[in-house]
Amino acid sequence: MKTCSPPSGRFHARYFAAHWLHGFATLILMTASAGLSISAESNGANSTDRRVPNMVLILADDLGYGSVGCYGADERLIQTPNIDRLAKEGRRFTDANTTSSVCSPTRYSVLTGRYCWRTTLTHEVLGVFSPLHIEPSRLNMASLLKRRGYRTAAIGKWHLGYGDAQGALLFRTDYAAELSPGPLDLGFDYHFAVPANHGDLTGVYVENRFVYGLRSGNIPAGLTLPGPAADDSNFQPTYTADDMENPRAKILDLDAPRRKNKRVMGTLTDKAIAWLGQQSSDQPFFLYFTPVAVHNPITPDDDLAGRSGAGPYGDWIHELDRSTGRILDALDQLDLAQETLVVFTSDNGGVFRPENTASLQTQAYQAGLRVNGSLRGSKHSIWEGGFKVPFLARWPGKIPAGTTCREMVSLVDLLATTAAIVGQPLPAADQAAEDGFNMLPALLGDASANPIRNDLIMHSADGVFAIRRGPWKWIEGIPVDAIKPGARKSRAAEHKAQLYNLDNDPDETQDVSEANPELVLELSSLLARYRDGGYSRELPPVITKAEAPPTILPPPIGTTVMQEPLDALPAAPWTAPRGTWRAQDEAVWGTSQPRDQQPAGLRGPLPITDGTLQYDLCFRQADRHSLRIHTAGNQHSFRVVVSPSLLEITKNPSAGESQDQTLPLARLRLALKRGQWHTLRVTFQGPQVVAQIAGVTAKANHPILGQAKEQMYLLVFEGDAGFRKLTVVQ
Ligand SMILES: [Ca+2]
Repeated sequence: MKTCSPPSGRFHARYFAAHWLHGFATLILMTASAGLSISAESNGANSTDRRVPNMVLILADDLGYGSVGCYGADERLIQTPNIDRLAKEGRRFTDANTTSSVCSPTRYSVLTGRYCWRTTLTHEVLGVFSPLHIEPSRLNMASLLKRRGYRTAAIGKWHLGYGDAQGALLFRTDYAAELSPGPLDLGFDYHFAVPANHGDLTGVYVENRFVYGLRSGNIPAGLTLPGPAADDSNFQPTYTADDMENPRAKILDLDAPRRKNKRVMGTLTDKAIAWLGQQSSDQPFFLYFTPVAVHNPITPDDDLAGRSGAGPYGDWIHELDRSTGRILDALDQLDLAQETLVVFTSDNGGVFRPENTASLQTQAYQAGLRVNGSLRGSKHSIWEGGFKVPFLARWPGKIPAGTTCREMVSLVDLLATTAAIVGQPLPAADQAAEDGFNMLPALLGDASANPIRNDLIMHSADGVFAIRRGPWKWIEGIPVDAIKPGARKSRAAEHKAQLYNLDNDPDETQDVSEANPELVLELSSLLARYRDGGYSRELPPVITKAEAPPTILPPPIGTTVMQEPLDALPAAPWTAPRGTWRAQDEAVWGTSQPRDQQPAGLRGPLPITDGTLQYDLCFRQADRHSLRIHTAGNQHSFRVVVSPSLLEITKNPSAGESQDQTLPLARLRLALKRGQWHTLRVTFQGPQVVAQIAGVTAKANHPILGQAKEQMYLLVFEGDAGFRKLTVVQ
């Protein structure tokens, strides 16, 4: 049984219930008796209520459970006096959890009170070019607080996408144009951001709806976008491969001021403090401040280099601490600290792979820093090290100072908690904040209200689910089909069902599922019920899911010009120039090793201009299949790429063009089961190509698509895939 330590404050409300709807009336009672004046009546749109607190949410990036002083980091290695100050002046949570062990999904949950796996993002994170992932119509922290009269800002790393998806097409976000919809459409008044990650391939900041200081691009006539002074030393003239987390990525070509990595934390903090300084005392504010530290690349500022005893990673933690201290100092100097709730936490656990001896986290580990404390696992994983994070809350006079709370809470609870703080009833559980509980009683130290939540769902980068209830944690162990072979291998231990008792075994060493079959059944049923029911802050009804009927395409129309059953290795003019090809089970299978530079390839003729090419495709381990088609004379080619999660049509560079002339034409999400056959149909008509598979249709237009075709390549990347029943009609 988890309990909160007794509060040292002066709050004695005994009427809280775990559920917000039930707890709302008692909140009024409690706050009235405590001398607070949260008004239940003033819930009209745009009403300004100065009696509610300002809110500053500091969401660090990849900060592990053991990486700050007040969570046990050795002070000989690192010192975090400013973050520790929040523990002294506020409340420290020992069982606060992120919803995901990676960035974007947790950030979605923080703002919306909803598990991100309920959206289209079912594993990993959003890309740099992903559209805005939060629907503008969805209730979120900013829209709720703006409605209550708050001024609102999102400053720091964003990583929740910009722009719209233009229907189902996942076209790349155009950073040289207006980035709408974006945070300003979610309820934020001001936005200044690193678009995705520290070291991302954009190399720029975004301010409000455009790249900061963009000098040329698709800018409306008459609009000038402000940027830094030409001699601002926080910026640099160029952004190079050395600045990027992934040096092989292609830097986005933008005519705009370039970030200087060592100054990103300083610049973001400057912007946050400047914004705080612009706030008036008669209007409450909400600052969503999201430092890039301590995500890779590790780039502490020059004056911090070498100051920690844990190498550059320790210095980088110092940089996060300094930034936090500057925010707290600014609140002091503006005389706002007393009326401001400050929450400090992290979006997922720390990066920790001791086998990667070159990493700076490993160097810090070798110096003695336990990045995630004693917890198993790290960022990306389904183990506790991926989810359990520092969580500190300070609200002078309201939150009991210097206390510790062992209550199990989640970052998905912040929206419901915010609603409680400002006295805003939440819509029904299936409408908004689907998975969030009001944790205000735990913040205020009201022990009578626990548990805040009975259970908790977590989700790994591979899409593996786990559910906690009481001392138990059950890991379902099923990754999504689309994960890469490398992840399938390196995280194989997470890809099986297992049960742990975290009270006895917080480091997840003993799988006790065999001894507790009834418990496993109970937890797996509960997980399925929450997952299928669409929400978890109430128990949803049991949903019986009907199996979706397979999508059957009508026969292609036209005259058959080619029939290749592919039940044996096809004869000339077919060739197999690369990889291993073999016939099995009335199909042909191509294999390439994950380390191969080249895919396995099978080459055949394609003697049509307009017409239809169709075959069955089955993924085993392969990462993706590419159908590459060359036009007559071999001057041009294009490809239809199918992976278990994506369908793409792309024009390849033509003869004489450089590799960066690759032109994406269409990109859609797919959900293909591995081990099953799916029919891929590609129809050519004039300059249009239509690719269909598993009920998803991608269309692309380009003049070269209308040219006479000559050859096709069936390519298999990183693993094995099968092909059968190939037909061409015209
Ligand atoms: Ca992160």
